Amino acid sequence: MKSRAAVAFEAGKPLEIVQIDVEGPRAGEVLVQIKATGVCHTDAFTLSGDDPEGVFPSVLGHEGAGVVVEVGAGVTSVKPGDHVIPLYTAECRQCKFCKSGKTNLCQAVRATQGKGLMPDGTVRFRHEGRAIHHYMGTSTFSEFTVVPEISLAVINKAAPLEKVCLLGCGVTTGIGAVHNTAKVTPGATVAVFGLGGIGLAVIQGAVMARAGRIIGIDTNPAKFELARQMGATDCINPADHAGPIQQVIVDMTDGGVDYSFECIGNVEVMRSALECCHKGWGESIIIGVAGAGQEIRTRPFQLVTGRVWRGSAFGGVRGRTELPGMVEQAMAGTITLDPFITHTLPLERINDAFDLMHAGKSIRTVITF
Ligand code: NAD
Ligand code: DAO
Ligand code: ZN
Repeated sequence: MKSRAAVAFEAGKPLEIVQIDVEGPRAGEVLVQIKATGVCHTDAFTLSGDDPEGVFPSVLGHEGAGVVVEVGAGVTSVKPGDHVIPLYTAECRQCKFCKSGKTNLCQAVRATQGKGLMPDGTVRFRHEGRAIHHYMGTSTFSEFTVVPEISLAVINKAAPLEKVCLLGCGVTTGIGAVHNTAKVTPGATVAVFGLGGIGLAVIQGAVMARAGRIIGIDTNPAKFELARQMGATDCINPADHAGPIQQVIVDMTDGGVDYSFECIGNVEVMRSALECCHKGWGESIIIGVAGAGQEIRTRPFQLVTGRVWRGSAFGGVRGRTELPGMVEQAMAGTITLDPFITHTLPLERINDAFDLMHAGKSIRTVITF
């Protein structure tokens, strides 16, 4: 079938809105009509060419929601008409990782997904006969996309797709990192580095966990107002301080925070986030994705003296099992999505969404089809 899509033909170039050919779903696959998709920093990261797994040409996008159109042979867990959120972290429930109960990093389709291919090693997208790669197993910047059955969470049909699409990445990642990875406790002191979509979702998660103090850090003070509205008790711009930001935070928190979250992808900030943690128990969670080849560093004594460094992917959330419940929470108002949506644009203007993000003017732009 024909589909309107924003295709990344080359790294560093704007997306091109073209008509592509989408092949129907093969065994174990599902054709989904995407109704809305967010634009995340990770899409920009891949488009920049810094992502070691970035392949071109490709259809980017991983924060979408849509409706099942057709299922391939053997598909049993979804049916046409179901409302779904595509998952860049699949959940097969059969692999060693899924069965471990220790991680959400299902490996069932990981190898091909990382190469921009469907599990059988081929693609379903073509433009003028040329193969177009998939992205993160989701490719939500296309009106129609094909994904593995195990990469779909079936959600309540009453949920507004133009809002709950944000649970496909940003909001789930931030809230999940607080609850599943850090396990923030009531009364805890939390530092959040980077107040974009991920950082604000961490703030929301910290409020839900009844953290006592939530310190937001960003080099763009325009991010502070919304951060405060969402629950940050203090906002700090590192540029307003002469010394290292970790020392500023240690001084204002009687020795450091209980939990910190790096939501930028900057390895220097990752160090600050670790070192602003309290001696003996402070835990720092890396969420941001750093450029290819970059490395983190600190003095080992920081860890010897009890600070802990962890990472979190998709908030540790097992998508098929847990995302439907998070959608219910959003519908009940326990999770709020509206503050994240600063802009809504049609697919034809998707490049404006990237410009707004780079200019620091948006939190999330939702693209509608
Ligand atoms: P964003 O661009 O909307 O937000 C980043 C924020 O960091 C901005 O407000 C920016 O002003 C601020 N910032 C930049 N440099 C800074 C510095 N040196 N000190 C303080 N603040 C600084 O991005 P986002 O969509 O919120 O994504 C954040 C990161 O999370 C990205 O690296 C993205 O790839 C990653 N991510 C990870 C996962 C995961 O599962 N681990 C999921 C989604 C996104
Ligand atoms: O299983 O090896 C693996 C990696 C799974 C991918 C996890 C992605 C998390 C970070 C990317 C940000 C997504 C928006
Ligand atoms: Zn698995």
